Amino acid sequence: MHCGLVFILFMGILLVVKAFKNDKCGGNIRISAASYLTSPGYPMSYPPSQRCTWVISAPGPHQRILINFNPHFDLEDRECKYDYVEVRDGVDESGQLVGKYCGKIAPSPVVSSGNQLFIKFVSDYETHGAGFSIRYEIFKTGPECSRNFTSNSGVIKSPGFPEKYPNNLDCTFMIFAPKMSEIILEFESFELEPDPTPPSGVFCRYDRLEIWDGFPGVGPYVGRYCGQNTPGRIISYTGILALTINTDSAIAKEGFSANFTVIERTVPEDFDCSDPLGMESGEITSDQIIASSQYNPSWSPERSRLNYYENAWTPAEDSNKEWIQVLP
Ligand SMILES: *[C@@H]1O[C@H](CO)[C@@H](O)[C@H](O)[C@H]1NC(C)=O
Ligand SMILES: *[C@@H]1O[C@H](CO)[C@@H](O)[C@H](O)[C@H]1NC(C)=O
Ligand SMILES: [Ca+2]
Repeated sequence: MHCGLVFILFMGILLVVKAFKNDKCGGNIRISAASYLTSPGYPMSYPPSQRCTWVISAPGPHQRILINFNPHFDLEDRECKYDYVEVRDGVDESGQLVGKYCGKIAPSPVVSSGNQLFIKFVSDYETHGAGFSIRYEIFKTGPECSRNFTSNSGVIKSPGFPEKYPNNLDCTFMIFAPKMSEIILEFESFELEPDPTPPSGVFCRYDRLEIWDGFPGVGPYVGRYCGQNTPGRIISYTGILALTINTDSAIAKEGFSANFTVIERTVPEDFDCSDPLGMESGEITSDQIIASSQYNPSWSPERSRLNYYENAWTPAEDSNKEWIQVLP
């Protein structure tokens, strides 16, 4: 045999071996880099009577795992009674069930809550499909992409802007302004993956920017944005403005860029709101204190002064329409 041909055959065998490297029925996987696991035989037909279990672990105790199903997903579809793939948030069958999947629609990505995920694949003795392929990786949250701003003006950009933002982002930006000031945030550019056909009551399922006039998840909610629906101009009255960006595992756009300016409210220099106004000291004169009526002169409106030594103001009638006013 020609030795070139022998070489090509040899390489061919190597490629076949490589292609089926992750083709095992089950195993323990410790993630070092993103990789794949598949049902046996994928993308060809899986064999009958399989029962495979995988345990995926992230090396760090506080790391989480992200899995994505390849869209080419195909398991016998009979309410998952016979063939199915099951994902559990834990190390074995006792972990919380995330989902039991079959049919031809690939499940949504899953993120573990701890550092392990359990995956089980079962097929019965007849009817099969192409199976599934799962890409697993360490879920990256983003303390690295989060930032706090305390300056009087600045620019906030999504990571990588104007290049496409990364997948699986979870970043928080906060602006802290001095007390009694307003923060004006203006978006110059905005584009996130759109969610054109959301089910009712849900929107921006894939990538989203959320804004709060206060701490994230706490203080008055401004809104949730995606696609080209820019937040425009936002004014914060609480002195704290928070933005969070979350992206899923596929399809990225260029993100956003926004500038902010802090406007300090002008108040008189010597103003202190704990100073008394004069209702006790007498600085407010008696004719500045008027009322709808008085019971008689010994129940006059001026008796509404704080710490007045005798009985207080009492109107002539016992009704909820009576009033008292302090004139400037
Ligand atoms: C921003 O400030 C908040 C509240 O003080 C804090 O919890 C958070 O860790 C800070 N984030 C960064 C990136 O410094
Ligand atoms: C902030 O963005 C708005 C909107 O694009 C723009 O009109 C304004 O000039 C920007 N302000 C600064 C200080 O860059
Ligand atoms: Ca996306």
